Amino acid sequence: MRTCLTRRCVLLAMPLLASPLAWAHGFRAGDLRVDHPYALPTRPGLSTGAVYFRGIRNTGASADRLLSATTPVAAGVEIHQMQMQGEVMRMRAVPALELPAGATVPLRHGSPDGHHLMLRDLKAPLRDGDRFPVTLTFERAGVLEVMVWVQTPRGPSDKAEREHAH
Ligand SMILES: [Cu+2]
Repeated sequence: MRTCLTRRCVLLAMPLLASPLAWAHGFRAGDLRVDHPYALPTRPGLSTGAVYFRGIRNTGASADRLLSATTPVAAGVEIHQMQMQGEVMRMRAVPALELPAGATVPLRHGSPDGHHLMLRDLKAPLRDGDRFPVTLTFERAGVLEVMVWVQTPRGPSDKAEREHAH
């Protein structure tokens, strides 16, 4: 059961035109709202990429968890968490992403302690304007396929992202 809220989200996003992610799309499963899945273009020869979200909102009264993800464009998907270790930003794979009841978990690029989905062994570079599906499996809300938009961000996070090496 999945619903694309594209038109509604675009309308809601209109006052946010200054935002680097002004054109948004979203999906829902049960109590979860998955807001604007996106990925950054990858350089040729790079075998990994990352999927981000404007956020995942749990509108329900029970906590949920993102357990896993798959996509046809990569051999594997891992849930990664960024962590500052001294001056260096590192990432590690985590078994699940916690989605507390009534909370929105931001998953934007460039966040020093944020999460992302890491795409392992990309079959082709991700190009600006591409769209590709990712299937998310949640503990409570079940399985949800979302469409990821590949886009070049225009914002202060660019530098952090360029330094985000897997
Ligand atoms: Cu990563």
